[in-house]
Amino acid sequence: MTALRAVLFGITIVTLVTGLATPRVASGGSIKGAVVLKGAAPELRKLAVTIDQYVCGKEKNAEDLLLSPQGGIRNAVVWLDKPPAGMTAEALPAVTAMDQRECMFAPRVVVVAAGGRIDFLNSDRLLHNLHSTPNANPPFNRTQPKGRTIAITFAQPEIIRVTCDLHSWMRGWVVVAPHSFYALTNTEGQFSLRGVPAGRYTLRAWQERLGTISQDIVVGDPEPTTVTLEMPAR
Ligand SMILES: [Cu+2]
Repeated sequence: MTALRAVLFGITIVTLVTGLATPRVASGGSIKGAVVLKGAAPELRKLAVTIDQYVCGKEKNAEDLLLSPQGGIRNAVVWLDKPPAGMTAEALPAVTAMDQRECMFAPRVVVVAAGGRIDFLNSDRLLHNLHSTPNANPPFNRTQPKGRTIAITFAQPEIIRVTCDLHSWMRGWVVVAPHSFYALTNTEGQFSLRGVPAGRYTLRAWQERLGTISQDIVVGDPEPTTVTLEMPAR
């Protein structure tokens, strides 16, 4: 085999393998963005701890609005309002864990595909409970000693608040996603959505304290489309 033929053969194999490995994932453009606070950052609040201080500490930082120095919002969820027909982004994990550490849910916000499962953990050497009254999914109210894993499957898309009756400040959020074009912002408020074909879309962003906003965008191909989503302070 000549060197040229060997190269062409190699390219053919790579093309075939690449094509076969990702048959249902959309190619095309991507969205890179950030969710930022519009307006003055509210003062950091402290939450008093009145029980179980030997594990929980004396006070907690309120984590219902976590901002980077540049105003980026952590733990916001961003998604395409209507996913492109017949397309799938990188799959969301089918199983995700949410722990309870020093009397806080960690991570505080998780995204799971509809039909997926959350393994709720308790790393604290005390008793917690998991309490939630969703709208579309079954309610749960489960006692959780240290080390017990409680696995819950969420069939219906919705945003669900989870609390602990023993520690009133504890808040966790489960976002059950109807499709895979969902992203969670990092500590800088940044997110990315890949495999979005060129076109017009509506992006939505949700944050537990600030609510939901929408923004129309045009995605190009192949350059990433950059977007800044501003959530008004309240
Ligand atoms: Cu608790």
